[in-house]
Amino acid sequence: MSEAIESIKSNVIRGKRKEALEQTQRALAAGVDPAAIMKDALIAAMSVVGQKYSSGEFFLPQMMIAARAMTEVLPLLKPHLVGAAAQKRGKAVIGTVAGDFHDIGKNIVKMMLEGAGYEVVDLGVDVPADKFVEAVRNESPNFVLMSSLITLTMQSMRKTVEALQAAGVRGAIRVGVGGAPLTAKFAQEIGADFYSPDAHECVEACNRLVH
Ligand code: B12
Repeated sequence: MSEAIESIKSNVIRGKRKEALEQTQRALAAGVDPAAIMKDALIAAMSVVGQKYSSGEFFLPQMMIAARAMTEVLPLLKPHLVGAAAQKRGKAVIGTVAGDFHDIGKNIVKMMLEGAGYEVVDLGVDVPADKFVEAVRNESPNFVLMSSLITLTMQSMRKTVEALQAAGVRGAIRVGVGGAPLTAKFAQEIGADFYSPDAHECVEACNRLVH
């Protein structure tokens, strides 16, 4: 891995925002692949932060400052990762499910979808099932996309699928789910249409299913 990427990763892990921003700017100017910065520096940094939190080396404040550093670097990458889409492909409603406030992954999925030509209605975080139902009624999207990072809040996805079914709107949309603890098996169990492990594959899945 390049020295630039290692250095961005290490600064994000330590929550050094200024340094992470400067190094990302420099790396982009030097022609380092923005997709590699995203995957091998930023997303990899969050994974290390998660491990350190699990092992007791990091506590909530360290996790928060690392997340803030990542959130601030993302806009620098955006113009390099998403082009101006030539055509409008469809519409998605996205949100992090009830009980869960993690939104970095959701925001990346949103960014990549917008770049690929989708209109994205972002319901934010801690979104209860009835808000998803209401958004489907108001927005008539092609997709309902749900994110969850906590094992416990994965059950909010199940509840949302059930609520969509009970409201009689499930048939009109495709449901996609994602987030670090999810699996394709879980997606199938709760009756979602697809699971994607990352934002890129989510765009691919939407492209396959939109028509
Ligand atoms: C950053 C972070 C935080 C930040 C969140 C900041 C923010 N604005 O999001 C802060 C510090 C606030 C936080 C809080 C908490 N956190 Co936290 N957090 C993390 C951490 C380190 C990184 C998450 C992240 O952003 N990853 C980077 C992104 C890019 O990855 P991602 O979200 O997985 O998204 C990618 C894919 O999954 C996919 N994707 C994501 N969403 C979707 C949606 C769809 C539809 C699709 C198709 C794909 C998709 O595409 C994305 C891009 O490729 C993880 C560790 C980890 N390994 O995940 C812990 C982690 C998720 N947190 C954890 C915990 C316990 C908490 C707290 C409960 C701690 C506490 N005691 O308060 C609180 C939760 C409060 C709440 N109710 O939500 C645990 C969860 C354990 C579990 N399995 O249940 C983890 C795993 C840490 C750990 N190892 O214990 N956290």
